[in-house]
Formats: sequence, structure tokens, C-alpha cells
Amino acid sequence: MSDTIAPSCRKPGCQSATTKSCAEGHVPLDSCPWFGTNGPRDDFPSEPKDGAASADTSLVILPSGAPLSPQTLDEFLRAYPIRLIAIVGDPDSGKTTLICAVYECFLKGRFPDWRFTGSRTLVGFEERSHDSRTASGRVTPDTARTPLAESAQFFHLGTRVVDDAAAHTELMLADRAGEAFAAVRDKPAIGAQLIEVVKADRVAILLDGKRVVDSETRGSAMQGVRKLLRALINGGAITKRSEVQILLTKKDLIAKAENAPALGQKIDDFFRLLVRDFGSEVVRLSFWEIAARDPSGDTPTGLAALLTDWLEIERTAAPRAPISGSRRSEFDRLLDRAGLDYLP
Ligand SMILES: Nc1nc2c(ncn2[C@@H]2O[C@H](COP(=O)(O)OP(=O)(O)OP(=O)(O)O)[C@@H](O)[C@H]2O)c(=O)[nH]1
Ligand SMILES: [Mg+2]
Repeated sequence: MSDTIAPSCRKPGCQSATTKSCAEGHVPLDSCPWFGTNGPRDDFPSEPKDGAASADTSLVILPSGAPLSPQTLDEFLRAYPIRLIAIVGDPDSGKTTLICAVYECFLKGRFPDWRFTGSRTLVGFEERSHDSRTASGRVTPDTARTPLAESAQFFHLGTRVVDDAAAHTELMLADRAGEAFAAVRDKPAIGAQLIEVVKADRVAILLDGKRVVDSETRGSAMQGVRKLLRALINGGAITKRSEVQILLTKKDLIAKAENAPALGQKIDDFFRLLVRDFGSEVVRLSFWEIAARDPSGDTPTGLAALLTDWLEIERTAAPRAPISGSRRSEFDRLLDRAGLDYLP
């Protein structure tokens, strides 16, 4: 076992050890980012400079757990392949809720064919899920709006097949603010800047079931999806190699609508029109109906089939090697399932 390192200030030249006060004015002293047994994260040297001896090599930089940015996604991709799903749709259509619901279903063991093996973005999932939990103090579950200022954010889910411990798949779900897609509808050329759509294995375009139920908003919701698909094709973000899924969200509201059978017919007609107009412009156009979060408390519907479609995308598996050591707790055994040593 290594000796315990007494916390001290790691800023070169700092006199706090003798003056007992922070040169940068932090009070108390240990609130200074330079203070502690580690240096501030940005200060971690990757290489010793000018032949100087390397800093403590036992330091391990832990990932923040935040959603990945397009840049950190590239680093991740260098480690091994992923299935990338672009979640696309108007504001409030249910994008972030869908991503959180997939995570929650894994936590609750609700997918019969798939197991959770780990995630690089646990903090991101937890933050986005907070408003849906009792701990938020809310009476009904909610999801905070995704800020427009944020670029695409990528949420990671490590998975494996229930009966095959070796069959790992890294799933990446991309989210961004709905307003960004509304802007693409007005200006298709900017669609090519939606990196998650351009790179996606599946592009999932959400049709907001709540707006479909209301006769006043139904037309604009359906036309919005249609125009967005057209804009993404015209702008070059979706090509003949793309696989597009149209996801009718908030199915619970459709099922409870007074005119549910007639509504179902209208939705079918809309899907048929999309196939007629876009079927030949993409590899595959498929339709799905989901209720990611029914506030009445019912379990999510439609997610297991959707997940299977995402995870069964063909890809060359990354090589994996076992991590040594004994497995005493369930948390230890998670290592076997996760193979997290491969993650950057
Ligand atoms: N009834 C019902 N409500 C849902 C469902 N899924 C999402 N919602 C609600 O729809 C609202 C919008 O969901 P979000 O996930 O924030 O939508 P978004 O597409 O991420 O919106 P932006 O971030 O603004 O682009 C939230 O109040 C959710 O609780 C569902 O399956 N059923
Ligand atoms: Mg959102």
C-alpha cells in the first residue's frame, strides 16, 4: 500500500505552506483548485517537459461523467466502434426523455435481451433524469428543456446480450435542442453541420404525440416532420445510405384520446405518405410508436423493440482482454461485463 500524501498547494512557488493563506485569495485554503493531493485537472502533464522527471505516475484522471461533446466523441471513437443514434425532433417532442427512459429501463432491468455494462456519461444521465424523480419534489415527472446554446451531446450506454457475455455493444445517443432542427427546416444547408445526423447509424425523427392528439396542432406537427426530413435530405445530412426511423412519441396520450381509432388511421395515412415521398431516398424508412414516460406511472412502451433495432446494427466487435483480480462484489463483477478498461 502506498503512503498517504498530505494535501498541499501544488502551484509552483506558492508559499501557503508557511503563510497558511492562499496566494490566489481562496478561503478556506483547501478550496483552492491547486490545493490537495492532485494538481488541478488542466495541469496534469501528459509528458514530462524538458527532460524533467515525470509527476506522480499513479495519478488516474477519471472521466467527468458529463455527456460527450463532438470532440470527446472522436476520442471515444478511436478506442472502438459504436452504434450512433441521432435523436431528432421539434422542441418538446420528447428527445431527452427518450434518452433518459432508455437509461432508466437499463437500471430497472426492463430490457429482456440486453444488460447494462457501464456508461461514460452517468452524470449526464442522472442530471437529465432528476426532474422525473421523486427527489425533485415534483408531483408529475418532467424533463428540463435542452438549451439551444449547447451543441450536440452524446450519451453513452455500454450493453451486452443477456446470454452472451462477450457480445458487447457501445450505444451512443445524440441529443440537442429542438430549435436547432426548426432552424434546419428554414435553411436546409445548415443540416450538413448536424454532425450526429451525418454520422448516424440511425436517424430517429420524433413526431410529438401530444401535438398529434390536438386537432389544432396535428397538421403542423406532421408537416414539421415531413419538412424536416425533406430539409435534411436536401441539405445532405441524410443520404441514400441513411436509415431513418419515424418515432411517434407519447403514445399514452394517443391511446387515451377520445377519437383514438380515427387518430390511428390518420397516423397510418401520414406514415404511408412518407413512404411514398421518401421511401426511395433512404435505405430504410421505418415507423415506431413509443411512450417513453407515461405520467400515469405505466411502464414505458415500445422501447425494447427500438433498442434491439439500434443494437443489432452490424459492426466489427472491438477486441477485449479480461481485467485481472478477484471479484468480490457485484460492483467488481460489473468490470467483467463492462470492459471499461477499453474506454478512453
Ligand atoms: N405523456 C407523455 N409525456 C411525455 C412522454 N415523453 C416525454 N413527455 C413529456 O414531454 C415534455 C418534453 O419532453 P423533452 O424530452 O424535454 O422534449 P425535447 O424534445 O428534449 O425538448 P427540447 O429539449 O426542448 O428540444 C416533457 O414534459 C416530458 O415529460 C411520454 O411518453 N408521454
Ligand atoms: Mg431536450
